[in-house]
Amino acid sequence: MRNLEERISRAIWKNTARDWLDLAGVDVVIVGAGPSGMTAAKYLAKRGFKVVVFEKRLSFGGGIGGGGMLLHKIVVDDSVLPLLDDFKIKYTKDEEEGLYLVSSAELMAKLAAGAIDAGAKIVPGVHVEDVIYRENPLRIEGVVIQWSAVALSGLHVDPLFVVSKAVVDSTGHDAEVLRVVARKVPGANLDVKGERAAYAEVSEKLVIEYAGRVMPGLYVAGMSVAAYFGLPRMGPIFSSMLLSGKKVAELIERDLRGMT
Ligand code: 48F
Repeated sequence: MRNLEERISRAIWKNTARDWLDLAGVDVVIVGAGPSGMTAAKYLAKRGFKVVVFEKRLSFGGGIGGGGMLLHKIVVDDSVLPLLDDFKIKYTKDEEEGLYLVSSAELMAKLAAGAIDAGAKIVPGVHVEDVIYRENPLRIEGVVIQWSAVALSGLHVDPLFVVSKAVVDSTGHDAEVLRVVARKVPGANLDVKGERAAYAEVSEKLVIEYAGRVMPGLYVAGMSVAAYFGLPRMGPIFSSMLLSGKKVAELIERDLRGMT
C-alpha cells in the first residue's frame, strides 16, 4: 500500500484531471460566481446543460458577502420570492419598508448549493482572461483561463481554453468579459459604457429588461448589464441580480435548443 501522502496526491491529481478533461468542452461557461452567475448556473444545469462557473476568487458569492455596508443582510422585493423558494432561501418581511430581508450568508450558501445540486460545477481560483472567437459568422466560442494565482503573480504563463456554446458575463461591476471582447474581438463593436450613479428603482427594472444576448455566443447578467448599457447602480437590493440570471438561463436554453 502506498503511504497516505502519496495516495492523497494521486487521488487529487487523478480526479481533478478527470474533471478538467470533461470541462475542456461544455455547453455554457459562466464567468463569476456572484448572485446572477449562480442563478443562471442552476437554471441551466437543471435543464440538462453542461455548465461550469469560473470564479477568480477562492470563494463564491461575489458582492453578497459584503451585505449592505458590511451589515449581514440584503434586500429584495416580492418579484423574486418564487425564485427564493426554488432555492429554499428563507426571507422575512419588513412591513414598514415593504421589502424582504435575506441573510447574506444564507444567500451565498444556498445559491451555490442550488447550482451545484442541479449539476453545475463551480471552480474557484480560475481567472477568465480572454475569449475564443470565430468569424463568418462572428461569434464567441469559449474562454481562455488561467489560475488566479498565476494572474496575480505577474508571471507570463500561457493559459488554456474551454470551448462552449455560450458564455455568460456575470463578472459584476467591471463587466470584465465584455471589456475584453470590446478591446480584442475585431468587428464585435461593443461599447461598455460603465455604470451610472445610484437610482435603484430604475436600475432594478432595466437590468432585468436589458439582460440577455450581446452577440452570438455571449450573454450578460447582473451588474455587468448596468456596466454595459450605462445603467444606474442599485446597491444592496438583489432582485434584478437573481432575475437577470434566470432570464439569461431561459434565453440560452431557447437559443441552444433552436427555439424561437
Ligand atoms: O460582483 P458580483 O456579485 O456580480 P453580480 O452577480 O452581483 C452584483 C452584486 O453582488 C452587487 C450589486 C447588486 O446590487 O451591486 O455588487 O452582478 O460577482 C461577480 C463575480 O465575478 C468574479 C468576481 O470575483 C465575483 O465573485 N469575477 C470577476 N471577473 C472575473 C471573475 C473573471 N475575469 N474571471 C473569473 N471570475
